[in-house]
Amino acid sequence: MLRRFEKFGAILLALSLVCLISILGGASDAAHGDVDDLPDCDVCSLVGDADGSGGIDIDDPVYLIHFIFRNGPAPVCHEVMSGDPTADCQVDIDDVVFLIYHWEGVTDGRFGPAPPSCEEWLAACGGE
Ligand SMILES: [Ca+2]
Ligand SMILES: [Ca+2]
Repeated sequence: MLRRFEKFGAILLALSLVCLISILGGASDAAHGDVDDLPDCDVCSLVGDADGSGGIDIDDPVYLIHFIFRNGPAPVCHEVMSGDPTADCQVDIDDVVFLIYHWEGVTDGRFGPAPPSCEEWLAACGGE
């Protein structure tokens, strides 16, 4: 029971951080990305792995917050796909929230779905 409250507290803290950064940065509607240069799924296959670590964890939404609101470096493997788990072909705050819920769901299965595969992302964003 305590562990559940700790997880809920972590999510609230992360979302509060996102809101605070949005307010301070004045860029809550920020969206980034150019899908003209589509990724090669043999090289760049993990949608949502913004920091290029090879997996998805809490570092990825934090990386995206820096990218979106603080002009931090772009998602590592592909600027849009690697930071666009919502598959709407742009990187914005919705992707941060998606990754937080997904990451939390990995540990207890209660929250959001997994990001799409590279092939699914390409189908949604103009690839073949
Ligand atoms: Ca990662
Ligand atoms: Ca998105």
